[in-house]
Amino acid sequence: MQAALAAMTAHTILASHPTLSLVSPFSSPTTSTISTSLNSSTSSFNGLSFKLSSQIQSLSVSSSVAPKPLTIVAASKKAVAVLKGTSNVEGVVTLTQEDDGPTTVNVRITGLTPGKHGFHLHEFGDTTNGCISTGPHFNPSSMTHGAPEDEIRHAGDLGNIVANTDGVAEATIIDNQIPLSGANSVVGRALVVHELEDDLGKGGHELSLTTGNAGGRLACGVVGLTPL
Ligand SMILES: [Cu+2]
Ligand SMILES: [Zn+2]
Repeated sequence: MQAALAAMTAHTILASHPTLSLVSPFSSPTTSTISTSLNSSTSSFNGLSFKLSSQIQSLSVSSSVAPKPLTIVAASKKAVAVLKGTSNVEGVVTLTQEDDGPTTVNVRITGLTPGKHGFHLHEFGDTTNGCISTGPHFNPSSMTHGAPEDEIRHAGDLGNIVANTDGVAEATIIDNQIPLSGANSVVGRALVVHELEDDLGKGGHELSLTTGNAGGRLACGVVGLTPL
C-alpha cells in the first residue's frame, strides 16, 4: 500500500514537465559516480537516460569534467483512440508520452449534451458488446474511485470533460498514471465518455466509489499505438 501510494503522483491539467521531481532520486551523486556509471554501462542505461541527462545538465555548470558524448534514446510514444457509440457522440483522443514522463491526453469529442461528462480509461480494449465490455475503470493499484488529483483514485480516473453549448468537449489532460508502456501501460485498453458528470467519489451515491455515478457509456475507443 505504501509503495503504491509512493508511486502515485499528482494529476495536473496543463502542468509544466516535472523535471525536478524526476531528478530527486539522484539528489546527491558525485560527478565521478555518474561518469563512471555512464562509461561502464552506457548501453544498458536507456531507461534512465532522461534522468541522468537532467542531472548532468545541472552538474555541468560547476564541473570541470568534460561533457561525455551521450546517446539519448528518445523514447517518445504516441497512441490514439477513436471513440464511437450507439448515439451520435464521437471523438478522437490522442495520448503522447516522452520517456517515463506524464502522458498528455488531447481530447475532442462531439455530439454531447452541454456540461460535464465523466471521462475514464477503462480496463479492457474489448468492444464486442459495445462500451459495456470495456469493463471497470483501469485500477491496477486496487484503489477506490476518485478525482484525478486525488491520491486515492483509479489510475483510469481522468475526471470530467466539459462540453460547450455546441456539444463539443475539448481538453488537454496531463496525467502520471496512464503510461503508454510498462506494467501499467494503457495501450490496448479503452477510453470511455459518460452520459453524466463524474462525482469524483464524493457524491454519496452507492456508485460514487466505483464509477463516480457517471451514468451510461456514450462512446468508447480502444487506445492503440500510432506513428509519432
Ligand atoms: Cu467510465
Ligand atoms: Zn474510477
